[in-house]
Amino acid sequence: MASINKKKEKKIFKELVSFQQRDFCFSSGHILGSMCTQPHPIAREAYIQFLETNLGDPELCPGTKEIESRFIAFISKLLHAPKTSEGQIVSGGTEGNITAMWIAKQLSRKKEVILSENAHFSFQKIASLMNMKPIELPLTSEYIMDITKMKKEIHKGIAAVIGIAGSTELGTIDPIPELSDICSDEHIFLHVDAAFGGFVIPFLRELHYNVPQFDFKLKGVSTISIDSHKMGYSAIPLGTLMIRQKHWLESISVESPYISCEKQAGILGTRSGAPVAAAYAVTQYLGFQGYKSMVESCMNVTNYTKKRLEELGLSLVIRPTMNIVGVKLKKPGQIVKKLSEKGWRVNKVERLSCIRLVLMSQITKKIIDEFIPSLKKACEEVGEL
Ligand code: 0PR
Repeated sequence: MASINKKKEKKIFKELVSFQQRDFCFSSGHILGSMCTQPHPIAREAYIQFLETNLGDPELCPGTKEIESRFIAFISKLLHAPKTSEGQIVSGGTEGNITAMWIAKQLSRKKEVILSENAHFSFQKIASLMNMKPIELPLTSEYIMDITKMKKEIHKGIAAVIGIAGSTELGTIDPIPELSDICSDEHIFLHVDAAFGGFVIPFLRELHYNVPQFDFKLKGVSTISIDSHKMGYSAIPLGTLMIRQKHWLESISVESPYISCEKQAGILGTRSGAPVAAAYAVTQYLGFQGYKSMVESCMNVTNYTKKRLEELGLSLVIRPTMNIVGVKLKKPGQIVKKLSEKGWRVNKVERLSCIRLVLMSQITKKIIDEFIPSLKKACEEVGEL
């Protein structure tokens, strides 16, 4: 064990903290544009405890491997995954989407992917990285995939269809049941990107919100990506790609002769067990009931935000499907700049001429009450109100 020179340690931490103080932090309540949160306290503790583990060499850490299996079992249950399924731990939505497209390409030996304008930009990386060709469809007036247009694009060269369950910009959900029927009839791989919505939609359904089915109950769904570092309330980096058939993993496996397992699937080699332990700890602490309560309170704040915005005379791009609100503005870029000067971190979506608010669990009605006057002032300053 390396001994610590206390004087040096103090100096280094003084420097680190001086940099950290420049960062925005979730606890301030002023970050309204991020899909991440301050991790649950339980996650923080578990993360530190598992810092030295490497799930890339599972024989060295059979205990952590077991945690990973139990965590995947939780996700399987949440998404109604069949017994034939398997989960692949990934670093987040981007790696989940890459891994899904890698499987689709390997299984089909085809290259074209149907998606719509609301797909996350990670699919552009995928197209470039894997030499795949995206067919991007314009959205319906509800900001979801247009099924009629989608059907017209189906042909022999299609490797996969992407359905978004909780879009990055507006939180909308593509018509996954219809996509599932079509893909199942046509034998096309259907990947559902639920990086954000995976920890929201199951609970919205329980809370009687009118949202479509999106998970493995639909027979055409091949893979689903779901992130713990978004609405899973855990630490970065952690997502899961749930795969309907475990044996599909063979298509993205290579022999790994000099480590403890014969084959390794997926993109990463060495990978930390810390975010897995953290995410598992949070699922155990909150359980389905805890997540449901969290989603319920996020939606209460979302509905309150909608009301306050409308009182201000602003309109929303669309009635929020989940805890994401798009506020229509003529000059979103200028408003974001003004809000930033007032200490608020909000994102603009130029394409939709709006700003996007993500009402994560740390955002309370009291914070919204502080935000609304700042937004009003910003709007007045740029002549929007
Ligand atoms: N799929 C969807 C639907 C997403 O919204 C995102 C990320 C991804 C995939 C990719 O996930 P990773 O970034 O985990 O690889 N959406 C957020 C966004 O682009 C990511 C984010 C999160 C950005 C927090 C900023 C931030 O502060 O807005």
